Amino acid sequence: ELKPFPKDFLWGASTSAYQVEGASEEDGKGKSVIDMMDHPEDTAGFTVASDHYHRFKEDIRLFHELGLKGYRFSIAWTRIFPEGTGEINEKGLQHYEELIDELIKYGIEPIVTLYHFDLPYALEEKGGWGNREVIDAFVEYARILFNRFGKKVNYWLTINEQNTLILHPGAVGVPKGGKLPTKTSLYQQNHHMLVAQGKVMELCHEMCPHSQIGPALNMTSMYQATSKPEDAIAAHNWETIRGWSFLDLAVHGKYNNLLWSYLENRGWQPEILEGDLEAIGKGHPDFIAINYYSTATISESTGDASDVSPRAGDQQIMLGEPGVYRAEENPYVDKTKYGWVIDPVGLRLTLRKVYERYNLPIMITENGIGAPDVLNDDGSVRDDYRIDFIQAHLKQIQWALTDGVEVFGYFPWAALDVVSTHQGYAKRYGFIYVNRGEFDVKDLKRIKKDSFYWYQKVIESNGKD
Ligand code: BGP
Repeated sequence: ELKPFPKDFLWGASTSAYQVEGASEEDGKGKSVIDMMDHPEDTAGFTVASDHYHRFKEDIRLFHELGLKGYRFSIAWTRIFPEGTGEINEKGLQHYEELIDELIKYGIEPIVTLYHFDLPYALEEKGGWGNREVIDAFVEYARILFNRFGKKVNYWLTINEQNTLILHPGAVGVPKGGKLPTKTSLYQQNHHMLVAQGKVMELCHEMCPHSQIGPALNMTSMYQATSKPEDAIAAHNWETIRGWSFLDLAVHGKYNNLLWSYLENRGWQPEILEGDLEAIGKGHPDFIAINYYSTATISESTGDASDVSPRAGDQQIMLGEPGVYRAEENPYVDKTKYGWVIDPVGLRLTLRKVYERYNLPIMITENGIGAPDVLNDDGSVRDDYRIDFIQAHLKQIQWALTDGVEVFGYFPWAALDVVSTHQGYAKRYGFIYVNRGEFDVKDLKRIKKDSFYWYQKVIESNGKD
C-alpha cells in the first residue's frame, strides 16, 4: 500500500534569479557571466525576464493562493557583490531581505540557492572557477548572506547543478567570444567549487546552527540498453561520472575511484593542494537536493566520434563519450516536445539509489516539463500535459516513500514562467503564465494556468489529489 506524504511535507516550487528577475542593471547589480553570454538571437534575453524583481510581492501573493509551503529561489551574487568581491551593495541585500520577509509573512519557507549559474563577470575575467581566489570570494559572499539572513532561512542550497556546469558547460552558456573550456580546466574548476562548497557548508553550520544546507545536483539513473555485460559497464561508467562522483565528494569528501582513474588515464586530474580534501570533507551536508528531469539509456561505446550525439538526450545536450559510453533511444518511454525523456519511474529509482548510498533526507528541488503553453482568448492556459507529468512523478515519489526513502520536499520547476536556458519563453514551465512574447514584453500579466488550480488541490489535500 502506498504511504501518504508526511504531514509536514514541503510543497513548493522553484525559480532562479537570472531566469526570473529581470532588472539586470538596476540597483547596482554587477554583470554576471549570464549577462555577457552568447545568447541565441531568436529568444528572449534576461534583461526583463518575468520582472519578478519588481513584482515579487504580487507573485508571492499568488504563491500563497497556490498554497506553497516553500519557495526556492536563488540570490544573484552580482546584486550583493557587483564585482564578485570587495564592495557590498546594500541595495541587493535589502531586496532579498524584503523578498524573504514577504515569504515569511505568508508562512512560506524561503529555500535559498546561493549560486545558480550566474558567476560575477568580474570573477570570470580573472579566470572564473579555474582561479583559486574564487573559493574565498564565494565563502565571503556566503558569509554575508548567512550573517544577514541566517536567522530567517532554514534551508540553503550551495551550487545548482554543479555537474551540468562541469559536464555540459555549453548548456549553460559561454560568455561572448569565449571558448568552451578544456576538460582539464573544467575538472580544476570542479575541484575549486567543491572546496568552496565544503567551506560554505561548514560555515553555515557554524553561523546558522538551526539551518540546514546541501548540494543541489542534477541526479538521474542510467539504464543499460541490453543485457550485454558491456552495456552494463558503460551505464555504470556514466552514472558514476555524471552523478555519484559529485555526490561522493560532497558527502564524503572523497574522489570516487572510477572517476579518479578516468581522470588519470586522460591526464585531466585537478591540482589538489594540502587541506583541500579536508575542507571538502568538513562540509557534511544535512540533506541532498536533487533536480530530476529524465533518464538516459546507455550502451557500450563504439570508441569513435559517432558515440557523441543528441540522439537520446535533449536537443541541447550532447551525450556519449568515446571509450566511456554511448546513449541510445529508450523505446519504453515518451519524450517532451524538446526531446527530454519522460520517466516518472526513473525518479523512484533515483530516489532509492541516492538514499541507499548516502542515507540523507532528500529534497527534490527541480522537476517539470517545458512546453509551448498557449494563452487562450478566454484567458485560460490548458496545460493538462503539465498536470499529467507532475501527477505521475508525485505518484512515484509516494512509491519511493513507501520504499522507505526519506523525501521531505518537492519543488517543481517552475513557480512561474521563467526564461528557459535556451528557448526563452517558447518553452515554459510555470504554474503561473507570464504574459510576454519572446521580444515583446507586453504587460507581463500573471495568469493562473490549469496546473495552478490542480497543484493547489494537491497541496490542500497533502498529495491526495
Ligand atoms: C535545470 C536548471 C534550471 C532550468 C531547468 C530547465 O538544469 O537548473 O535553471 O532552466 O534545467 O532547463 P531549460 O530551461 O533548458 O529547459
